Amino acid sequence: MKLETRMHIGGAWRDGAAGADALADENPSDTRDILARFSQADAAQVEEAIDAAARAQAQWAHSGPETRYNLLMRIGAELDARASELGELLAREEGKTAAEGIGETKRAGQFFTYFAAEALRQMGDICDSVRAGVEVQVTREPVGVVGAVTPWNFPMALPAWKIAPALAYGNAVVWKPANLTPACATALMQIIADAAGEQGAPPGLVNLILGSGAQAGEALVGSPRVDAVTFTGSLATGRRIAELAAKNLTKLQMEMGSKNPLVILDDADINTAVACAVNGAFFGTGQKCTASSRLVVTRGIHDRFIEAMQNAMAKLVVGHALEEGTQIGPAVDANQLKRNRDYLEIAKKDGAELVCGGELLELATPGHYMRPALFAGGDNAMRVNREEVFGPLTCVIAAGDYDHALALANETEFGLTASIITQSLSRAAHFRRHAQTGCVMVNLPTSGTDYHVPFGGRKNSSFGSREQGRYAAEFYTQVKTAYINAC
Ligand code: UN1
Repeated sequence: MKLETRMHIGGAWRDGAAGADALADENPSDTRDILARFSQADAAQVEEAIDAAARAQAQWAHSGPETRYNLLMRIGAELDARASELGELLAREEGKTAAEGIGETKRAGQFFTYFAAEALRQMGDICDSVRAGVEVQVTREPVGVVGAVTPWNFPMALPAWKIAPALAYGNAVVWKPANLTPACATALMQIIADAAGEQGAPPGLVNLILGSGAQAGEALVGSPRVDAVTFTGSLATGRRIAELAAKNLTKLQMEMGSKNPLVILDDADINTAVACAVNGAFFGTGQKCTASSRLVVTRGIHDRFIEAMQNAMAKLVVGHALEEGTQIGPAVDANQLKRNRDYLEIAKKDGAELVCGGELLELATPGHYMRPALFAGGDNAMRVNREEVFGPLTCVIAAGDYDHALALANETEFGLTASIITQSLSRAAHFRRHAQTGCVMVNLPTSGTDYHVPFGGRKNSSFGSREQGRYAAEFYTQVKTAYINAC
């Protein structure tokens, strides 16, 4: 079945002006299955989208909380009602399992319903001025036109967690998704556009442009008429975006890479440790910025843990994303698979020992399949433990004791999530305070975060204020302080 992948600019569906049918949208579980061919926006279309967003935003800024609530609830309800169909589309296009795709689509809906309620909950502060008779009101106003640049690994949830708060707080959006997932983008855009049309929202409130980072992305981020840019993706792209944004002093929020440590102490429940490691390192094919890409394990449990991991990994079912029973889908494309394979070699060359996995698999359908890989004997100097791989491979780093494990966990340029597996309340409490990350987990995987609380990291993992929950208001609004002389 061929799918529509089109852009949406100023309330109308459009083809890209650059390269009609230039790119193929390929199913990573079966590369013979081309979902669609799609075109790319040129710089003029990006400009058009920004114009449309600016016009829509002038109206939407004064739409009132109930109008925003109604629109966001409608989108959230539709995503939830169609989660099976859209989740399967996601699995077909991105390669995560159908169960993961359906879960992600429901979560995308929850971002919209959560921020629907936030639209109604807007509050400000009122206080007396230091000057007698003068009152001060502190209120939040929309930031304006938001440029959202989203990755392929959560093609429903990540756009939702940027678009929903943007709309809730009165902004308009120009959205550029990754080129690997245009069908998910089109499907989500269709839902937003239908709901917007039905509710009488201004055309151009959300605009979808498809295109490469080098063309469409740079045109969007580099425009002085974009008031704020929110980005999730790699550190290298983040640095380039920061450069472009700095030229115009554009407000910026970014979530980038990480090397999230899962710390396993001697007193850990071994089943919890293995379940968290397998989930955090390999589910979603390891293609998460929250993946457990370093396993820091203390000596007393080290050998037992590796043996238990080997047993658990031998049972993992790698396969077609839409096949019943598949636990680990393929890599998203040939480039990512090559990257994963390259890191297997880099790790071996740096002296890590491959415990198991890493084999390419030839299954009934031609896809980018690799068995998840576990390394041991690692240290933080190895590239595999320093650089984000974004694939199903992880490395055990042995630690002498808890203090050593904590130091190893923190020895990285990144700081998104960190988890500890222990039965000791005091160790867990100490780790919570001393882990240099934006999110800390105890007896849980490093990945898997909620939609109603802040998400973000430290060091080179993040830039700007937090996403999600009510903390999102910091980015999507600007504060106004009004002085009123009532006499
Ligand atoms: C999660 O682990 O729940 O791109 C979310 C990413 C993150 C999302 C992870 N921004 O992988």
